[in-house]
Amino acid sequence: MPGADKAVLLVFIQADSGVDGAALLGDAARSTALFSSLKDTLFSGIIRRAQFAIPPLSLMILGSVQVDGVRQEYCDLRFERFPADRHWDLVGISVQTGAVRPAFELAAALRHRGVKVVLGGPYVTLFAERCREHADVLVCGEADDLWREVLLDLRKGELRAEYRQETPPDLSLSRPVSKSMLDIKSYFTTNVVQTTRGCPYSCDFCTVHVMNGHRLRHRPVKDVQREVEGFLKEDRRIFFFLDDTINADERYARELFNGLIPLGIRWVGQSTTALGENPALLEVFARSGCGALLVGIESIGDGSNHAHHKFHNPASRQVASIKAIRDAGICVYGSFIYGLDGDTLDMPRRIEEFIEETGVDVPGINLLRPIPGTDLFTRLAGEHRLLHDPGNHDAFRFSWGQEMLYRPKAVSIESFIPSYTGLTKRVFTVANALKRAASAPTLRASVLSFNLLYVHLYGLARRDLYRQLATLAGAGEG
Ligand code: B12
Ligand code: SF4
Repeated sequence: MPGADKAVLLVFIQADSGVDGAALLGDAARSTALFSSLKDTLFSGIIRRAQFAIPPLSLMILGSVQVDGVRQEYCDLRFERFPADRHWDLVGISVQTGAVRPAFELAAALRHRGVKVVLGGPYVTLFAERCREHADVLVCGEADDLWREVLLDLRKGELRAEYRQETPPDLSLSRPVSKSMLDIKSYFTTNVVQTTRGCPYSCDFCTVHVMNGHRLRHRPVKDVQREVEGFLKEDRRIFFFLDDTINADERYARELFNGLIPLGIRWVGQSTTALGENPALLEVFARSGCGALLVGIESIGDGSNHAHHKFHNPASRQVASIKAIRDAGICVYGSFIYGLDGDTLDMPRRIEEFIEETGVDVPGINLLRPIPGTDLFTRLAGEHRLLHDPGNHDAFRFSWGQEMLYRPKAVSIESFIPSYTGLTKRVFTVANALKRAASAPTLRASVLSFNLLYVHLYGLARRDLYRQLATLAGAGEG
């Protein structure tokens, strides 16, 4: 139909398992094996409603780019069927490393029907070469500005095969984010905001500094404040500040959150333990409505953190920091990793003692995930410690930590798995969930439901890990 708007659909893919929906890996593996089963799961619309689901900021940003003659819509496969009965001129899929296979399968199915597909997101940024044959168009890097080019070229009928970010977008420019594409009630909250990008640190298991660089780039404080005010009008629920370290630049954070105090919002975010040593910033956070922070503790041993290039989190000061954050009335989601290179079998006991002593409100005890594109992945591949062929990213399932993907350094994998499952069995009980909720400084109902969710999730993880242990034992005997 000449003259009609070009129709663009932006798609977010459900991860195999995790907070977006708990499942055993065995089930997940079956459900992603073939396009026919993908069709069953994605196209037949049996998508579970996620308890803590938030919309992807990436697609909100892209969907807010306005170009005359182009109409953008959004489909979140966690809740909706793919609208296969409608005509699309271009479908954009966000590809996370944990969901590469379903993303490629969806792309293949669409292209088979003659629909043009553009892929973007972390995996495309890190591994463009591996994505090329799965898409008509690739967008590599932060797409805030590139997306307009894509839409303009679509309108002209001159789409290029690749759009690449040469220099990071200038975040000091104003780019208003709209929620008009979202079905607001599907989500736990739609108030997702990012104030900075990049991370000054270099933890070797992380892709953030690889993709977004080491220099912290800021949005103007006034812009963020305007965005928060605007978002509040549509959705009065809690705000998620998605920054990886919301306290990274003290001056900026202080000015930003001071200005948010009059709005009376509730918010959660992610910080380093250094926050606990900064009473002035802590006070501003608490007064501006901060209810909970995810704090990347990783290890409570310096040797283990240093083995992974994490130096900004000295063990001797962690207990006092966590206590100070909680004393300021802010709940702590303490994120640990067990299985780091310095870890030995006494670590579970030390983690339990730490949780007990500090009163961490929601513990998250992760297995180390070597993600392709990180220094960790490359190093473990070089040390022949990965459990799969490093060239075959599909073999690694980067979902919820339900499977070991590598051999720990100081402990045999056969001893490590029972030691990890024993730890999660003791930490995640209904009794502990009730206890943590009762002593939480605030947000008690959320602390309870998160802990209860984890009783369930870590239970699933144990079943998957026992299955892996049995498989390893079988392989050993053979
Ligand atoms: C919030 C968050 C979550 C939340 C919410 C996700 C959601 N609904 O948005 C939850 C907890 C659910 C989550 C889950 C997971 N996450 Co997460 N998460 C984040 C976090 C902190 C912020 C994401 C964000 O909004 N960033 C801001 C936006 C603007 O940046 P962006 O997503 O990169 O998008 C830009 C570009 O990539 C690109 N782009 C993105 N998508 C698309 C699509 C198209 C078509 C185009 C053209 C461009 C494009 O343009 C965007 C604008 O510049 C990031 C860390 C980070 N700093 O990004 C980790 C991060 C994305 N997560 C990561 C991981 C590993 C996971 C899990 C696999 C964890 C797990 N084991 O379960 C799952 C996978 C979920 C899934 N469905 O795939 C890794 C991804 C690594 C990788 N190489 O893919 C990151 C980078 C963290 C890290 N330390 O490495 N996550
Ligand atoms: S501090 Fe957080 S975001 Fe920064 S490199 Fe380490 S894990 Fe990644």
